[in-house]
Amino acid sequence: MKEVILLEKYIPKDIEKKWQKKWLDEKCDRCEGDSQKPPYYVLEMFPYPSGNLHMGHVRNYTIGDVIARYRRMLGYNVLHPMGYDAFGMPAENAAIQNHIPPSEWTFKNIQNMTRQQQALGLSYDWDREVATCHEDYYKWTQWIFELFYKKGLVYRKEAKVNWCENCHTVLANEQVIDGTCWRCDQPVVKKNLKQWFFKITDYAEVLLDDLELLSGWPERVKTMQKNWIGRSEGTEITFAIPTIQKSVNLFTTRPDTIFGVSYIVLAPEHPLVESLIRGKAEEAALRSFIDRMRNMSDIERTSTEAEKEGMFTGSYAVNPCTRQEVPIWIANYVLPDYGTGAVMGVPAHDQRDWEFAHKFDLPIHIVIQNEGKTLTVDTMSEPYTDAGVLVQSGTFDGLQDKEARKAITAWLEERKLGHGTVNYKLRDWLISRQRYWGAPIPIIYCPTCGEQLVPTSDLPVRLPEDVNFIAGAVSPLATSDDFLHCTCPTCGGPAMRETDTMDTFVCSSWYYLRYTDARNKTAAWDKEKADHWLGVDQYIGGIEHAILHLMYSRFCMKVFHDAGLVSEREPFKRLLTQGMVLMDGSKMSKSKGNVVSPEDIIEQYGADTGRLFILFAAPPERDLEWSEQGVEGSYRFLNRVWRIVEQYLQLPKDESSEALYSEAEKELRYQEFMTIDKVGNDIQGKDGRYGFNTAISAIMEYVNALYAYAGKENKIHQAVASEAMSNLLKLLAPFTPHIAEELWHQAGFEGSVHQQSWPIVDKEALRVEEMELPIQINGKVRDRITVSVDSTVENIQEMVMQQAHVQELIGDKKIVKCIIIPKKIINIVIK
Ligand code: ANZ
Ligand code: ZN
Repeated sequence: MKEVILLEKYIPKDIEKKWQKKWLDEKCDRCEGDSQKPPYYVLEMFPYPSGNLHMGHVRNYTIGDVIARYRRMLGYNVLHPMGYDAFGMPAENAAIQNHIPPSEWTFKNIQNMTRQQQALGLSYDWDREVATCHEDYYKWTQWIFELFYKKGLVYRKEAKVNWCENCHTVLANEQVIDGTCWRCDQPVVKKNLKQWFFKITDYAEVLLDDLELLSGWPERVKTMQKNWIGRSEGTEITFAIPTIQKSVNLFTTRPDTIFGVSYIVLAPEHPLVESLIRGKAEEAALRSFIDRMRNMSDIERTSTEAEKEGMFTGSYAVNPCTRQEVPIWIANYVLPDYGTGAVMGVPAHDQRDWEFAHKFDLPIHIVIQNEGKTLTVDTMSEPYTDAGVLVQSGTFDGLQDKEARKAITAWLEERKLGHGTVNYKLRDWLISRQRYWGAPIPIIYCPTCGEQLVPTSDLPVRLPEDVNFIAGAVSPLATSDDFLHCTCPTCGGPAMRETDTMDTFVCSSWYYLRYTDARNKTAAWDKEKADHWLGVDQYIGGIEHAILHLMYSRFCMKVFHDAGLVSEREPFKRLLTQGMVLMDGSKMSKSKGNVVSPEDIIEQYGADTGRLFILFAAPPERDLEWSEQGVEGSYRFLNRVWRIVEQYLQLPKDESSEALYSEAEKELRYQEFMTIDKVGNDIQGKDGRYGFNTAISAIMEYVNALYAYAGKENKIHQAVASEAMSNLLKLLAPFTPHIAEELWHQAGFEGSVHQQSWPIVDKEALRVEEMELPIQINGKVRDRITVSVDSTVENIQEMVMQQAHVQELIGDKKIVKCIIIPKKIINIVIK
């Protein structure tokens, strides 16, 4: 360390710009693919390029950056990439409102956000940047569509879809929140359209089973995925409908209640409805009822609070177990696309059936009750849904409900009247969007040859620029003649292109693979490279992606695995869902006017202060309350760091070498290495929990210890000072990279702090101190003994009794008492 005089004051703006430029120019954070070091892949969810970063982004990226920088210092070859989830509606809306082409709007936003990310000092390998709207990327999204198509995982069917009138597009079920559009909050209506689907339901079982592999995921997220997949074991039972000489299958999880069926209900959309109502007296009324139900959202139809609505069809079905006829109803609470779209009504044991039966005065038969008790309909105030024993159920009487489920299913199976089955709530993934700003679906329709894939060699199917965005119900792509008309790849005759684009969730389901080989011109990725990096060691993002993005990515990864394109089956080994950034207890939002802009914070305090505050204010999974005072406090701390380094550079040097460390130095080093140990554990997230906040408070205590030393002692060994400073700066490097680098440089250390190895804990420095205790015998100090400070009473007693001088003093007297007060005194009474 050479003698240097530091700047008067810590001026973050100057030093941050300087280092950012150097790091970028020298590509310090580039990740070499062929390194001998062990790989570590840390990934933050890439943003939608809305134009500006918000604090949620800053939090997300800072967490990732700490992990990336720390892992580099630990000796890993770290892949830490960034990109943009760049297709989607806002760009198109901007095009409509401001007449800017969506690509121009998007790339301008990307540029601005990149600048903001760089101003935060995030250590990304920019050479691997991706934007999903770039044709070098969406070419491969289209290639993935083809892969899925060839594997039989893509199909097109007429479907009743969720349609947002405001956004003019179809929404996936997952994008409908409480009956409204997830983007614009407007009510969603139902519409019939031909749509493309990915067959994610083929993977329902593996998606569920493989949750077991994800030990590094929060339980909460796994539970959400599990519920979304919604595995349900039950029985499909066939009821005959003699009048039309057909039969209907019903899915139930409670075949044990079959003797209690008093009616059956079909969804209004059920295919048998037409033949059941035709020619009936109530036909007209039934038809208008059905139309009304079709337009209600699933939520409206099935929520337990929703009013039960229904109509009797005028037909009857036969219960295969009782041989009795039950009326067939149509009702809102039965969904067409779950199970068989038809249910058996058991009012005594199901809440919805109970309400329905009361409303329409249908009979209630009790078939399950608590052993030894007798239920009666007159005295029941709610359905009996607990476990129990079968009654009024013929030969099955007396069986426990669980056993009865098996027995009745077996009985039905023998007679070919039903069978055990498994249903999933998970629906196929609707990927069609009638929008412009997405990856065009690579399909061509030929009047002679039918539906065809665009040949791989013709990819990408490029987005045209001569489109009319305000066309209304049709996809904007249909307004470009050049795009729409093409030649058939098979017969060469005139053909038309598919004008739907893909859901942007398709683009974001594979980007983690592209980063491993981002500039590959001949393939989406190289298997060897993907296998080298995947699964992602640490993925970080918001809890709002707990279901969709993560489920779709897992699904795609499994398809890639089965196609031999990658070895792993799961994309993300470990997942951290960071909490929100709040202001006065609520989410920062433009409408509430409580937004703190990252750029303002950087301008006023510097990026390091912003990063430090965000990391320090709360554990990463928890919500974080923004606080001006907290920001000030972080800024003050960095100033304190600045000054202590300055002070240590000027502290007179102890030239003595006899005792290498003075007592005060030993104490300082003890604190120093305790801190190193703790910070390392906290950033590694030992026991599955990252403690960036606790790591920072440990560093703060260490800084206090440095001050305490400098306040008391008037000199220090050069080696101790140098070590204390270099370790302080290394500890700070992942959190506050600029100030750490600047001080590293100012203090005269070699190279970049970010290229140093993480400090190794000096076990010697942590060796617990020894101390001398006086030994009193009958009230007088007679001897002394040296023990380590953490010795137990038993240890000390044993050592004292073995001491030769003590044995001599005791002689053949008897020990009456031996009182040991650790760290103080040993008191022996003899007689
Ligand atoms: C008779 C019964 C009796 C039922 C009873 C429940 C309790 P899961 O799979 O757990 O969600 N159901 C079946 N298909 C349906 C549809 N398309 N729309 C609405 N409800 C439907 O629940 C399956 C149960 O939900 C089935 O079992 C059926 O009602 C109803 F005491 O059948 B149950
Ligand atoms: Zn053709």
